[in-house]
Amino acid sequence: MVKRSIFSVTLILFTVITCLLLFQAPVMAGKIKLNYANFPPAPTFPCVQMERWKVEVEKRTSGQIQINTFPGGTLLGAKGMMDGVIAGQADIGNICMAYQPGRFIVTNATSLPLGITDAKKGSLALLKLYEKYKPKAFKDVVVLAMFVNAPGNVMSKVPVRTLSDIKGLDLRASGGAAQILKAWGANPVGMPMPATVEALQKGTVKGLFSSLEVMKDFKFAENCKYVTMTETVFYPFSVIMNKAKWDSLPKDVQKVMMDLKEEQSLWTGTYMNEQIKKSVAWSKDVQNVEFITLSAAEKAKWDEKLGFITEKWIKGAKKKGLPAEDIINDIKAFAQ
Ligand code: DTR
Repeated sequence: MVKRSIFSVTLILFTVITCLLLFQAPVMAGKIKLNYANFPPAPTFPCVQMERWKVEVEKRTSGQIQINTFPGGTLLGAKGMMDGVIAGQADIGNICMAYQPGRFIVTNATSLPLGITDAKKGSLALLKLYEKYKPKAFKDVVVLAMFVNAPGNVMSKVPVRTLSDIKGLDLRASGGAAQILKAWGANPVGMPMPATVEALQKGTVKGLFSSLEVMKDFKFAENCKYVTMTETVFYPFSVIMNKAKWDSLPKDVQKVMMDLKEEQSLWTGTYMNEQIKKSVAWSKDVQNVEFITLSAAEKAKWDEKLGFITEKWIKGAKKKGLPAEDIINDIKAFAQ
């Protein structure tokens, strides 16, 4: 009797364990690990969007995919990101296109002074631009998302109230933003965002030109006690994947990622807009930063200096056989 019941308990246990193992097996066997590289520190917006994407993909593929994230340039740095992903050093990477101005001519047109001031609209315009023109620069990768930061403003250790205040001032910027600083008479110093922390501390630069969430995320408000509102120029970003790795993924996983592309791009634009509000409030209330608004007459002088930049881009792009005017008109229309 006792023997028989021990036997039945063992049998039940065996059956339950076997069922559990069988049930788990497809998920375990199908577990695909992907490495995702990012260049700035974890608390900044490119990495926040990376963590959000990771969570969504893992959830929507029911654990079939595992994304290992590498913030802070621990796997690939800002400048080596694109080629690193193409070479397979990382499966996925986040690039800031402005750091390689000549490489991403079409998509970098979003960093011309076109008067777009909303990161969500800018992100959608960038993604639509990419989808329409499918620029050659991306032929060796698969695009998983595209977004922009918020428009640039001057953050500085000294007040900048007029064009004469900015003349000769060493300010950090990259790509299209550097051209704009130059047009205003500043001395643009090129470097990726993470290098700016040390440059500001050492005094190599007197400030920077970028979106205002960095005042809080990088604590630049501790050094830069002045912000001049210019609301000009975005930096375009893209999340890209190694092509061979993409081809090796199951079709249902690819679908999850493609379905997420526009959603993720818009999510990031919205997050960016929200972060700007928080950063401005913190800079004013906790860090006593002065926000300088240019008078209409002064602003007109600043804007006037930028007129030639888009013209110059159009000429250059036309020479390369690109439909330059259409690209500019499309960016403006897509941002509506
Ligand atoms: N404005 C670009 C891009 C940028 C804006 N915020 C961040 C945060 C982390 C990395 C890059 C960026 C720039 O100035 O580099």
